Amino acid sequence: MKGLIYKSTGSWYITQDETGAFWKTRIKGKMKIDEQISSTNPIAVGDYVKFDVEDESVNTGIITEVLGRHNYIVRVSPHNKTQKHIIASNIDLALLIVTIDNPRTSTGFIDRFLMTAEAYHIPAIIVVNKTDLLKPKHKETLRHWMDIYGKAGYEIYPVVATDPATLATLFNKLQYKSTLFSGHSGVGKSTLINQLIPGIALKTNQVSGWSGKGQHTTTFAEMFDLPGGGRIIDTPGVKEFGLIDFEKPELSHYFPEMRQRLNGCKFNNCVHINEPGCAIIEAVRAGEISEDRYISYVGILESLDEEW
Ligand SMILES: Nc1nc2c(ncn2[C@@H]2O[C@H](COP(=O)(O)OP(=O)(O)O)[C@@H](O)[C@H]2O)c(=O)[nH]1
Ligand SMILES: [Mg+2]
Ligand SMILES: [Zn+2]
Repeated sequence: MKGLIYKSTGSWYITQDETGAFWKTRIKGKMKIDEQISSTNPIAVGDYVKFDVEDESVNTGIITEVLGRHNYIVRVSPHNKTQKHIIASNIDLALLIVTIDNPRTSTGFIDRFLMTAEAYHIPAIIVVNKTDLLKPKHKETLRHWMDIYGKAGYEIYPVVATDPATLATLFNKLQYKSTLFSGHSGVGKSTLINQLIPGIALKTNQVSGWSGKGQHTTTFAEMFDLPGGGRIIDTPGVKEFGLIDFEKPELSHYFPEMRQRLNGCKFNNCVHINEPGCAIIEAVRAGEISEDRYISYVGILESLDEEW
């Protein structure tokens, strides 16, 4: 049977078969993996697998093969810092939920997220939540963000997660796609998922990632079906994704508004700091590339000297 992994508990994998039925599946003995990546988890949410029925009366099965992944995102394993952990695979869209206030999301964080998504070739969109709470100065910030990210080529959706009337455009955008949800704790991720998927009842106001005992709890990603078609992948406790390894001149490839202007730079290894004939610096001076985005770019460039 062919199946799709919706949830992993470490030892069991909740798998949906092609008729929509769910199975409790596990690995036993040898399993075929198309891909050679060394990770602490052999199977991730979003993986397509083949499995044999073990006990039809209780819907259990044995996974025999993990099919090739279209893409996947990793982070450092919570158990072993030298190992990778696959958070999810086969992602069509990365959605970042941010808030201007309560809590405040920094544009530096947003830019780093967008850059990582670009590096993984996963399209990204930004959702600005809690727009019902904005004071006049915050409304000014929202206009500024709409301008910055619009100019950079990103879609940005202002919403109120508690008000379904504000979510229709976003809902349509998610149809038939497998979308990874990310965002700081408290921005309204669970509230938004609850609105998009009536009846799922995720707990809100939950602080995830660390248990009360001060020990790191492994919070697993979980996938949910969206009414009408499409899926949402929730990643509780995962603040940032991606471990990327690249050389400095590559960084501007992951800023779309820079990428499209790179041919204009005089030197093909230009890092757009102080080289003569730099098309990026010219575009920043002309107001075609936002200064905020350029500042984020420089910050990330400098951080590449440090260990990520
Ligand atoms: N005013 C307002 N409050 C919201 C909105 N979205 C979420 N909240 C509240 O923000 C708090 C955190 O929401 P939650 O969904 O748990 O955030 P998560 O940590 O990102 O999953 C809860 O008290 C929600 O009721 C919104 O659009 N407007
Ligand atoms: Mg939550
Ligand atoms: Zn340049």
